[in-house]
Amino acid sequence: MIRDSSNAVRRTRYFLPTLKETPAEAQIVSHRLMLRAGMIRQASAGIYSWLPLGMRVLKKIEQIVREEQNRAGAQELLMPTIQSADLWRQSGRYDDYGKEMLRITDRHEREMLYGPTNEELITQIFASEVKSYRDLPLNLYHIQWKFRDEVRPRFGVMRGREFYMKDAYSFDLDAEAGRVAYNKMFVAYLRTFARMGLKVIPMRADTGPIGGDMSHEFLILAETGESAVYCHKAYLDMEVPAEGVDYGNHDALAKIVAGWTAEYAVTDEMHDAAACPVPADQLVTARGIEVGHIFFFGTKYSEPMGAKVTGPGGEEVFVEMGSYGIGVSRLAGAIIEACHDDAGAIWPESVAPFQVGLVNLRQGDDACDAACSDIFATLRDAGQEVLYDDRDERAGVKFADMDLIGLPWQLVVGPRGLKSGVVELKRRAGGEREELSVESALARLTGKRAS
Ligand code: 5CA
Repeated sequence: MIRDSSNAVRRTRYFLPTLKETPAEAQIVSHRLMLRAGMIRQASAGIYSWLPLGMRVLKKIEQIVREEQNRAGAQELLMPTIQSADLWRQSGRYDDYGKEMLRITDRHEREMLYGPTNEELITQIFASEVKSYRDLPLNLYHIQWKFRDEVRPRFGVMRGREFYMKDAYSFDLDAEAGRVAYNKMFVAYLRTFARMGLKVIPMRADTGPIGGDMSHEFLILAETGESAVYCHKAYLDMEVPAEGVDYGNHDALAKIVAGWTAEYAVTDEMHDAAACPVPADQLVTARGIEVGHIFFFGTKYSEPMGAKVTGPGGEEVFVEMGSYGIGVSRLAGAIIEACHDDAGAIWPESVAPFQVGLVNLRQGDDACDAACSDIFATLRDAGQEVLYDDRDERAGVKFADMDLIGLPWQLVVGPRGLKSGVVELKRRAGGEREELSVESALARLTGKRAS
């Protein structure tokens, strides 16, 4: 096995500029913590650089999204960030998109733009390559940077101008098959967000500039959410489809979606207190963050852009389409909004930048240094992701930084404990601490039994 040496790092050699002070410009906790934990830095308004720790989280989120898209039968490709204005004139959206679109002119005076989404480009790719109904259904996705010149970029990566998005596009012969494609993505979304430790609520939504007649937003509950949420409390403990969910069983998928859409769940745009069918004692009123949005819009793009196939009877049919977005970079902030305490982030294991933070309480002490080096090497060789704080700093500084960064496990090695052969293992989430022998602690972290 080739080991990835970026998975086991020493803090003295790692670019992790944490901040003690709270940055004045950050209004919400995830923005504050991402700056303080050295995950991101602002490049210009609504545009961020992702530093090594932040990038690890971003890549973990991206990978979960990818695995669940692939499982649902979508295929990954990669389209460019820069698109031609002509393409957007064909759909009529070049003018509709207004000032949110960043328009660019190249040296030949050709009008270009930084893509805010990709319905046009993917439809063009489809239209030039796919000619027969036999090639359907088809769902293509990519994970790529987008740009929307938001009037008020704010809250760090939660509402950026440049942001990282997964966008998938489905192509089907008729509306019924399009509904199946929609259900597949719906189910994949339930699984995707659950894997990140999030409780998500799908809500009937407006379609906005994407258009279409069926749409759901996926929101996670968090006090700082931009949308007000009204939903039946049943959503708080609905069952998420298991890993083995059969995407080939269309009836089973329809049943899952029916269950998850049976109860009342809307944002403020669609809520009408007078007409709300849920009794007050069963209605959850909260705030939420939109982490995904899916749309079914039929032939809205296929018609103007000529995306048609030959049907089984030889007739030409405009394909039925849907599009399905996930805010990958927004999720890094949204997960912090959902999982943190006063001391810092509390990463779910699935998206944590490292699983273990190794804290040497007395750098320079021979016994501590030797024990830590051994533990570090063992964890590294077992393929564990570990950040070893080997700085010559006070214990208090190291503890505060570890809590701020929020790795799931902290392994604390000090001179007193070592004398009696023990180290301390702390779980960041609950704060429980346990004194264990080095062997037992390592066994716990690597999932092996202590000998
Ligand atoms: N074409 C469709 C689906 S692919 C689309 O663009 N949908 S969207 O506008 O709803 O965006 C998809 C997701 O991207 C949103 O649910 C949200 O999580 C994320 N997103 C949208 N705008 C921003 C932004 N300014 N900053 C960060 N994330 C954003």
